[in-house]
Amino acid sequence: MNNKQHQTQQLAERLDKAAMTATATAQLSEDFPEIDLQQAYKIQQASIARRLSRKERLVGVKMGFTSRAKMVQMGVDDLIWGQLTDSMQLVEGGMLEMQHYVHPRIEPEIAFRLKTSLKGKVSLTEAMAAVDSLAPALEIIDSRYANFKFSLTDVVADNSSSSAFVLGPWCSPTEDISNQAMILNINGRAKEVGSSSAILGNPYRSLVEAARLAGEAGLCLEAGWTVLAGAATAAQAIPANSHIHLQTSGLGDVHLYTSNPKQGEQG
Ligand code: OOG
Ligand code: MG
Repeated sequence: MNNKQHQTQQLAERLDKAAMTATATAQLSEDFPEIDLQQAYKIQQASIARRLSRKERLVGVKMGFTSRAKMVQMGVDDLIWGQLTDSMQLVEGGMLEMQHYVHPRIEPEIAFRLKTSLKGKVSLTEAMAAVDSLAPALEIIDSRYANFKFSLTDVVADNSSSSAFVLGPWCSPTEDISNQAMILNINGRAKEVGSSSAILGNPYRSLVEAARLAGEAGLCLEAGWTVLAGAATAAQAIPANSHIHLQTSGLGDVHLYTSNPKQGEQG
């Protein structure tokens, strides 16, 4: 193992431990400004390898910064992707245990389930043909960096802030997702109101980009996998003891409840 590979492993361990202990860490770019995008994805890969060695299973990928609202909120304007494992999936209508997270935020998304694999450069028509079903979804992002602040390489190394996700009911891929209303309610109040069209103008474009970006890393989007298209609106901080409810105009709803606050922090 050369020095760079050793550093990649060490930083993956640092981010993995931060996630497991729900403790924020400093941005990697502050300590190691030389890390480039390619190494950042290698750190992500190494942190996922640690999860797989604990018997977690890869079940899909997530896209990030596919809407202007998200790019503006975080000050990053490149598409990024991260990986989803089975242990990140929460039961619909279930409970988010706040003590497992540093400073979680919630995002309204759309999920695709694939019936055939997709790799590399695919057309919009090919991407659409690979979709078995669609679902409304909530993504819980929880940057492992202090104050939820990061550079592009930092967030990529940190598995694009991916932390957990909840899927609503699967529905037919014939449902029109070009302009679904997406209303993110917290405790009965609409906190974000948007449209699925905010996701690259059409969420299927996010699937095309997911295949391309994963392909660049030598990965294939597999049949049976879930792909999260990215948030349609800005993310909202998740309060403790709350009810989160995503309403869509035609795809159904997703609910999630949150537990008591993390000890030592205010709700
Ligand atoms: C990065 C992840 C962005 C999305 O849906 O755009 C993302 C972050 O904002 O922490 O998941
Ligand atoms: Mg997201």
